Amino acid sequence: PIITRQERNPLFVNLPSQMHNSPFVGNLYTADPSAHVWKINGKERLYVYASHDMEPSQGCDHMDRYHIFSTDDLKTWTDHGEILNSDDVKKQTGIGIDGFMWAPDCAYNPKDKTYYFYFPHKIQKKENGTGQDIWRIFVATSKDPAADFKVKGFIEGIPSTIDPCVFVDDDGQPYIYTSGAGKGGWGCKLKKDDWSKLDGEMKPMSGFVDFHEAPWVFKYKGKYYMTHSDNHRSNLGGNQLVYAMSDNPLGPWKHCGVYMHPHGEETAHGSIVQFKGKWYAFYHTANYSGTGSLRSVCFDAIDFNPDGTLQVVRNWGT
Ligand code: FUB
Repeated sequence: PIITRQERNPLFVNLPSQMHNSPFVGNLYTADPSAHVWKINGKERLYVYASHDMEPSQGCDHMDRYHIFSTDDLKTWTDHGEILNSDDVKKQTGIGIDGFMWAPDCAYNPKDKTYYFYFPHKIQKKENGTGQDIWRIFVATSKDPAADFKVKGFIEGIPSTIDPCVFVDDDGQPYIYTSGAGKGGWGCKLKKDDWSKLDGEMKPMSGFVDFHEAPWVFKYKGKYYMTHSDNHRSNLGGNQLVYAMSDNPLGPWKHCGVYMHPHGEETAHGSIVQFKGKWYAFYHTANYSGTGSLRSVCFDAIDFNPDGTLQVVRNWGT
């Protein structure tokens, strides 16, 4: 059944089922979940950085703000509220246009004890005042994982791409990845002493098969995993979530196949994270609203095979 917004609890939301294709955020529509586990006062807490589908549904161009959710047991979730919108970006940087706040990510730098929130946002192309608006990857920082983010500006040198993902390797080296329809997956180191600057040139990476968007990188048993969406279309709906593996954080990558089949909405976007010893796949579906551009974030357990490949998420839809 579709639950109307009025029927939902506005802040601390506990829907009856937390798993298996059931959205855990009932008070608003959320998409593009980037899940991270931070240690807060010595205890692991899982945070989800999500974009926000606006009601009434007007498509992705109107997405104009971000919310953050957190939990320490995957059952009780806190909505930390809106942390940033496109007006804030304009006020704080003097650039940026309305809407176009798409899939974000966040990383924690233990050296300066700062959370770096990365988000794709459009700016007006200035040349002759005639060009199309272009995407930039902006950075906002805070000492709090879920509040007080201030926008620093955008990262110079990243081409007009979307869906930033930042992965921090065991040696403390951060890497940034972006993508964009038809543009494949791009990657580069970030400067170790300034996580808002590239260390080198952002380049397309090799080895992917049918890369649409939504890069996400994590490490398991010494191997690097890049998950992303493909361009698949079938009667089950839109894109699939697929993955590739590598011995190096910037590839070359080896395509390994699907880990989540399409589930009806127009886009697929996910993240994979380990929390309290178990692995979880976060994703979004439109099943809760029944409308493709009103998506809801969900999660399921995900497992590895003995050879390190990912098992297809089986619980989906059951
Ligand atoms: O939510 C807006 C865009 O749709 C994201 O940036 C893409 O990954 C797709 O989910």
